Amino acid sequence: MGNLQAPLPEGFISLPVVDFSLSREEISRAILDAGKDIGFFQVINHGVPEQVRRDMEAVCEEFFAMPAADRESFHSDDNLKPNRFFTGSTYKNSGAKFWFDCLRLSSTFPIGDSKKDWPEKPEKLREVFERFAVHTRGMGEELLRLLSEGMGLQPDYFEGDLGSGNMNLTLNQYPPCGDPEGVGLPPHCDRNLLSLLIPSTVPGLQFSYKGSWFTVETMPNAYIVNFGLPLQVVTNGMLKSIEHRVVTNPKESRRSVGVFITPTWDCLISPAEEFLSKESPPIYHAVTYREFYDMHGVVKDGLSSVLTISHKTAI
Ligand SMILES: O=C(O)CCC(=O)C(=O)O
Ligand SMILES: [Fe+2]
Repeated sequence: MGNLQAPLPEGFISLPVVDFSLSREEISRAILDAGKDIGFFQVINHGVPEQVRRDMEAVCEEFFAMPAADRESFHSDDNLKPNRFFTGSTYKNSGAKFWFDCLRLSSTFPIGDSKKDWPEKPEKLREVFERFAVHTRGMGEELLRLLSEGMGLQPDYFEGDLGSGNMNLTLNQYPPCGDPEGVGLPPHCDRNLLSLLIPSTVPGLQFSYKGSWFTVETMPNAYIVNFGLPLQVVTNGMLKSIEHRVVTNPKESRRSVGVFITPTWDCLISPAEEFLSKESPPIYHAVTYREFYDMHGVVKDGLSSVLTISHKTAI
């Protein structure tokens, strides 16, 4: 893995660095190198103003400090509801609950009227979430252009159906958990195209690499970016979408905020011809994003590795 920085405690890893202050060519290369290897990296000098992030963190703090009744009014266990607050489960599974609370919001892009379906409290939430999402998504779109350039494709390659579905925004909170086996989020690969995450300073996010779990460490103010399965499928396995999970912390609460760039429901997720050749035949079936989402929304016994395999075509 390139760009790893020592020393860190055993099992901790500093993600490859993508530095937006470098030349376009260098940035493209760094994204591509990380993408072909682990599909996880940290972006620094990304241009998202620090105040935007601080306001976001403050409003998230306020959200969890409100009387429970104010949050609960937005609570729903209905997985199909695009905007909701829920506890413990994001996947269809055998009923297992995971140790986290999540505010999940959805929106068109530009956001426009979508935000009228977001919580009314805290008062500033809609405005702050919108500003954060606009900046973060802008960075993500630039990243996709740089990635496309690095792969020798048109810069707007991902700007059609692959990247123009409704955007998701999540605020995750993992309360302290006394159970040493506590699972915040079970192992999974992301279902969206690209995930842009601000982690808290409390560690907990781990990814699986060559059979071991590594705890992610980032530089201050960095975004963690990872590739979702649709990117792996479209590039016929060239880019990697790696399994990750969140482990709980016995003492401290952990919070993360994510913005997810997503395909449209009817978009066909299949290996694109640019990535196919005689030597590299398609290794995945073509399915619509809706079918893909349903297939990958199931976690069995806390494991999602079955999901990636279930999508592979027999050759
Ligand atoms: O909370 C985190 O650090 C990771 C969240 C995550 O993997 C997800 O929302 O898909
Ligand atoms: Fe994830």
